Amino acid sequence: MTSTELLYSDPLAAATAAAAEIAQRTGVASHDVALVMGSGWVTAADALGAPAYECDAHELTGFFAPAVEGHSGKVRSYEITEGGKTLRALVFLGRTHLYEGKGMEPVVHGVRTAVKAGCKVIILTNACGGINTSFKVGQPVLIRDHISLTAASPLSGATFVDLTDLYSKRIRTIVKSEDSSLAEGVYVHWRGPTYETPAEIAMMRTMGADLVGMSTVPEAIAAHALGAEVLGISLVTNAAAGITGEKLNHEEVIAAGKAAADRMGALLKSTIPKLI
Ligand code: 8IG
Repeated sequence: MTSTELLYSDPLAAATAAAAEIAQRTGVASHDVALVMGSGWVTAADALGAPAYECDAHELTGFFAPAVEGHSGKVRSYEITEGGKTLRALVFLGRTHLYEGKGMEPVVHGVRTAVKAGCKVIILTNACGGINTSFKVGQPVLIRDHISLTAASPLSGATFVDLTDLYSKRIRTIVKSEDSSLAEGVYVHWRGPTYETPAEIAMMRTMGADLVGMSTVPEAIAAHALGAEVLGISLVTNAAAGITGEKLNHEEVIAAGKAAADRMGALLKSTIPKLI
């Protein structure tokens, strides 16, 4: 069986295999925390220092090569020492999205691998559109809850998983104690690859949404279902459709992400040791 066949036929076995490869390659039996760095967040990872290990994700069982510019498809292992504590962080630079059309398994393979590699906390970052007009471009927002407009779940079968504390209140409290200026919001998952119409954004606002993007939700559910705690951070990189009257473009997203990367990298570095 190829690595891709294993991913689709037995995704947890593929994640377990990838986790064993990470342990073997890094020489670290167990990692503590994982970060998935979305569009524009890749440079924030550099604030964590020099990685102890790095490889192309697709060298590991079940990972595909990346499809989108700004998503480099690397896996890194970092040793983070702060305040007398040392821990190991697994960082995924880039992710697979539902809009790529490969199905759900590749979308959640990274977080499943991270949990199988020992990670108890999964930090999911993304770039998103701002629906709440009090959010400015370049502003990071903690995800408090989500609305799934794809209705696509990484789970099948009679597993009725509670999602009332999906985006861990414990972790959000710690992060806000590091940076009290951080806002929170409700993230809507939109399949894409089209952005929304102005009418769809009006609908989302009426539903109680603050942020809209094409990732994070399946990964949060998959990580939570395996027992990990989840932190979601969205970087608002454009006003959602119909808010400013401007059209949306991917270059705007990349530029806003780079500008906020230093601040976010420093926040992650100081916060991570306090989460474990
Ligand atoms: I960056 O406005 C980014 N990702 N669905 N809508 C959706 N995804 C996004 C947007 C946006 N901006």
